[in-house]
Amino acid sequence: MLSTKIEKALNAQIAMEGYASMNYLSMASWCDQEGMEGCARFLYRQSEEEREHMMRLVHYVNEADGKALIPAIKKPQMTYKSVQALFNAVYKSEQKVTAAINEIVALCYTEKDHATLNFMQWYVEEQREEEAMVRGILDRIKLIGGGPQSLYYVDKEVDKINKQLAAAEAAEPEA
Ligand code: OFO
Repeated sequence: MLSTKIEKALNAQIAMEGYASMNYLSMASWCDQEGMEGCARFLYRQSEEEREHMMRLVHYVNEADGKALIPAIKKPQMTYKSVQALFNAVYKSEQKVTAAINEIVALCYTEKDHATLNFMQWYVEEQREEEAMVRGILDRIKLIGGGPQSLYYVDKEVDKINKQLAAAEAAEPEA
């Protein structure tokens, strides 16, 4: 049984993950239109992942006898000044999500909700990994600089990450 406070916080997190999914989908679509296929692939994948994060929460809330609320999703930004601006926005979004997850974890302690505390540990680790990955992309963008072929090289670098992620997924044991 979830406390009212925990249920409310988890529903707010459902809305946040849902928005992140649509936001990354919009970013992926922009990259596609700009011919950055590697970045588009990366962001389509991130969008799917965020949807999965939302779904985990939906199932958890319902299984815990709460009521998962499916939110209206506000329209995300459709265009970006540069690929650097886009990945800065991804990083900001991830930091915001991390802060929200940390708030839920803190609330779990005050509400003495050990089941939700356990459940949230997966998100804590996921956020750590995602923030590190996006920081890595921003570092590479900085190294490549703003020369005439920079977009080409940024796209190639991000596509390398796609390949690493696909290889890691393929190596995962079947659930
Ligand atoms: Fe939901 O994983 Fe980041 O935001």
